[in-house]
Amino acid sequence: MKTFDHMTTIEQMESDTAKLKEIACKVCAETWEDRNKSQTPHCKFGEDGICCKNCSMGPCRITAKAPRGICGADAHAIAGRNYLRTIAAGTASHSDHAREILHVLHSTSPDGSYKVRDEQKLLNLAKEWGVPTEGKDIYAVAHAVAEAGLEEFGKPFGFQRFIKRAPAERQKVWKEHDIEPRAIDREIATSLHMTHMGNTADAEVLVRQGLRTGLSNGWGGSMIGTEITDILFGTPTVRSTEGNLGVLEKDMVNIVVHGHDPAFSEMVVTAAEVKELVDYAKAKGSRGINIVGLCCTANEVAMRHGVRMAGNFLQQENAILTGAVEMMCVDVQCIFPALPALSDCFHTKFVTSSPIARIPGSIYVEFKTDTAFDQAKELIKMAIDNYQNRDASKLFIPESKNTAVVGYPCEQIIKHLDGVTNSHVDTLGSYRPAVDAIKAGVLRGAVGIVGCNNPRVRPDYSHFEIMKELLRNDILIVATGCAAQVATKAGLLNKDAKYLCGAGLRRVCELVDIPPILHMGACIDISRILLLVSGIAEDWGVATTQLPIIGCAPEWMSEKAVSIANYVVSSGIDVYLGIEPQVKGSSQMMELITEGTRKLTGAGYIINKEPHALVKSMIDGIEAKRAALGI
Ligand code: SF4
Ligand code: MSK
Repeated sequence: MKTFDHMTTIEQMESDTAKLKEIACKVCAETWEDRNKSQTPHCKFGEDGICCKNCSMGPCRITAKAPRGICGADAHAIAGRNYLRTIAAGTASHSDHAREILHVLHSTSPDGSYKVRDEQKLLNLAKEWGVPTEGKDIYAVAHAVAEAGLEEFGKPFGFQRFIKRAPAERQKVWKEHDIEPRAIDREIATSLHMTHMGNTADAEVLVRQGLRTGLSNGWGGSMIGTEITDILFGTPTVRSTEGNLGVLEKDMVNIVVHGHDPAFSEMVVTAAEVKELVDYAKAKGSRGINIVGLCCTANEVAMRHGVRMAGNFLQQENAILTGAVEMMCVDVQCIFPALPALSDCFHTKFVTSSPIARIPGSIYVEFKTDTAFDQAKELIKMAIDNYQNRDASKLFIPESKNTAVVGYPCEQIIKHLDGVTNSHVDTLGSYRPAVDAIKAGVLRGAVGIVGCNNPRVRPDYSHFEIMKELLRNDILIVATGCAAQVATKAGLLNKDAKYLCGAGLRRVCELVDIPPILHMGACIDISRILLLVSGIAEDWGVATTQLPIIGCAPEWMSEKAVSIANYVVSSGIDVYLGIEPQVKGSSQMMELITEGTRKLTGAGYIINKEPHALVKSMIDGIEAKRAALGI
């Protein structure tokens, strides 16, 4: 049988990093590995979540000798409050990103920088939200929908509009347990208020508010963000691209876009196609302009333009260490404040663009919707002018790169499933073929693998080991965020990766013509996974809790990830974590997040730092769900 012979191993990736680290030493640059060493061992109180500084009587730390803070808060209250604050911050980040995108939609005009690309999606959303469209110009509809979306953040009454998209069973659960998400800003503010000194000290109540706040992200902010981004820049479609540091080009002007909000990167990508700029880059001695992405911005532009991906979170410094980056343009979230100093060791120009992410030492160009395109063109010109400043003695671009097929939002998944069922018209436009494959056991189940990488574990290793084992066991994977980029770097987003799969999954991949890992987008697009799982549950006629479908974040690190985990658990999907949430100092909190939430939502966390043990528990979990369904 044919084999899959172009997988990049973790060892190869680590060898590239080691060579780049030599360059770092040569230029006296510090990297996260150095800082990680000097931060280890980490503060035990912080790690266990039992340090409180919510008032200036403290900070208070919980020990056997001092089991309560000055106000009397115990370990459970303190860990619970810290946990809820983390969820609030994560929810705020995703949702504020969505708010920015709504403002971009509000700025659209036929001759402006930003236009409406997916008119049908806009009209569908207007209908869903009751926004009148008759006799209205598409841009008037866009502005009205943007206003309706912005109201989701601060409306005084009612719940998030998108919860109506969830299965009726879920909506009932949320209502019964009083965790239906209200206005997004309200859930965030309530969480901060509850955790202020002298308020809630009951861990169970704090966890419950965490679920509701998470829901205001998943079925609120994130879903709004995804939907509006599709309207503005087009709903992603399947396309080929490449990933890993080898996408940087030795003889081109390399510009890296990094962060999360595609409003900025879309303009950079579009401006890089302007003929005068391409000609200018050639006149300056290069072969042209090469835009590549990092982190979730990479996912956004890869899915819509095929822009190649330089790597994930812990690779951001590596990109600069190649000495081949003329400019790194960042927007928001997951950007190391270390980057300007590192850029100073090379010729790289480091540009920040958002008032949300100001970093000392950067060139700050605040992006405005009305001048965005011109600003992008100016930045590209600045990058081109910088090409001549490259220092050949510091140049090292690792060769590693892999091809990838990306761009599987729900619409594309359904389209592919339709392609194999055209003789059964009643299944068209549904997930029924996938349901049938799972029922028949050809597919054992599915896993959403999401999240970052993290120095607390060997970077990318857990992702990689878990992905390979799931594929071997006929379990389909959908991936977003930096997890999707591990798969890209490894080559697992190739259709050929079917040769790593069990016979059942391989057959499905062949029949549906898909890779065994479907790239569904950025972190904010985990909202797409919510809709996918809800759609499958409805087509199957069972609750989401019954499905052999689970979530996994093997190497998560951000507050957003904790918010995500909460909306996934609230949506009835078990979440397998490879990094412990920082609540270990409270036995009650540990019980609440692993078992307690099951009484409310039917799902919880399963935590194991060891990837092989974690993936075994995932497969066992999927098989247990199958057994309970009698399949
Ligand atoms: Fe200490 Fe209580 Fe103040 Fe926290 S809120 S710092 S536990 S006194
Ligand atoms: S970029 S949140 S490191 S996935 Fe979305 Fe990656 Fe995690 Fe940021």
